[in-house]
Amino acid sequence: MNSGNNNSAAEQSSDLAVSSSLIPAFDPSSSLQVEKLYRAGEFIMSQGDIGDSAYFIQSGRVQISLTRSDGSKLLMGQRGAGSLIGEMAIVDDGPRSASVQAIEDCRLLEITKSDFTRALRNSSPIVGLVTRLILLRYRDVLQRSDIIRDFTGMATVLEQQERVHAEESRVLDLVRMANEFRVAAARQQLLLEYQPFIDMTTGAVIGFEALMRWQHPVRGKIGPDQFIPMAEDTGLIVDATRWAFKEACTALKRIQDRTGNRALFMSINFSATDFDEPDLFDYLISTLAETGVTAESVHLEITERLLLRKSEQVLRMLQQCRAQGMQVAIDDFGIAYSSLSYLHLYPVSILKIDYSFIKNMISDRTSMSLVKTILSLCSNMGFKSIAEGVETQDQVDLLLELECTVAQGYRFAKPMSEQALMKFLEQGHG
Ligand code: G
Ligand code: G
Ligand code: MN
Repeated sequence: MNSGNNNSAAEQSSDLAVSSSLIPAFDPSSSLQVEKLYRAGEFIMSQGDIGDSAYFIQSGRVQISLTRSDGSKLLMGQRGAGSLIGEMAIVDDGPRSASVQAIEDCRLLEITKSDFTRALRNSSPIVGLVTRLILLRYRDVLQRSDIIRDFTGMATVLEQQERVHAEESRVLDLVRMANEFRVAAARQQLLLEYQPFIDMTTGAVIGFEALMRWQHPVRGKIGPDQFIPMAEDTGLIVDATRWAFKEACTALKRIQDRTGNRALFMSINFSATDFDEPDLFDYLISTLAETGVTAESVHLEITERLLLRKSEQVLRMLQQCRAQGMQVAIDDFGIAYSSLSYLHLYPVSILKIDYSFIKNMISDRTSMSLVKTILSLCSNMGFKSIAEGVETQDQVDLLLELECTVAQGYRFAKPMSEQALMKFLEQGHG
């Protein structure tokens, strides 16, 4: 039945959760889709094939069957919305143990083997070991049991149990979001806003931080706290960071050209995951050349978490970046201050004092002493400091008294589009 029905899945499924209904699930012009569609009758996977994806059934129903060694066919049952199929192939390299056929039109959310492998790598080794062992034993039982009979009756109970597991783990939301993010990145739904850094002694803008947002077709503009952790867990952050770096450099070049101020710098956020890629440094260098931005105009914002790893590769990459002239800033500094030992090991140049300390420093003595401690750490170790989240004039006065001169915060400017930023600079804030 191939009667060409080109309705998008979005149109077919007005009953879907809001988060998915406007993203075209099926775009014939692109292999990149949030969901995969199978028509009733189509085979989703065939016994014996090498598979590299599992699928969550979003809607529709499938039938699972297998052929025994004597050639007889065995019905293993059916699965519907909320079930996971094809999960074995993403754990090991074994052939598909059964065939799965759509018996109704189906919408499926894919989990690729590489996504799963990365998720396993990010979790405790015990999770990986137990998962693989259970599968190994299950395959062994399957292979030895030619005695298995029709499963159809039992399968209903199994299907319910499986769905409860899936619901409890909330993994579906995560997988959907990751697949949507993948599409978002390819369809220019990511954007950057820029928040100025201010020299509080003169009031002048001296640079900007690039902050990522996701313009979601349904949920509107989403902040990084909502998607960066997912993008880190799935590895999708790597491409997103590279995009952001290039985009921010391109914007900085335009801003420098328009204002004639070559001293303006751009600060870009990096996740620890970004440093797993050995070619990160090469990418940064070639992007600088391509966009015409000097290394001196670039700050890399990293987290304490990255440095706590004590990795040779990270150290080498940061040293290379510093040697080129880029600055390295530690974001949200103080949040994980229990370990300061990494500070002298790494080529750090700036500490960004976390917003939470600045916010409370006037009312709370502990925050105040933390700010003072961080500032004296900076002056003793030759780091520059930046105060994050400065909102009031009282905070400005106090920081200046403590000889902290650079700030970022709503007192001066919120994150804004490049266009708004140009206007802001032209209004005399430059
Ligand atoms: O402006 P906002 O609330 O959106 O930013 C909060 C935090 O999100 C930032 O401090 C930063 O740590 C993180 N963030 C923002 N943009 C990016 C980005 O492009 N990459 C990464 N890895 N983190 C970002
Ligand atoms: O990477 P980092 O955590 O430094 O990003 C800065 C974050 O802090 C951004 O999300 C930005 O929107 C937010 N921010 C910047 N200035 C202020 C401020 O004055 N008040 C508050 N509440 N948030 C701020
Ligand atoms: Mn930051």
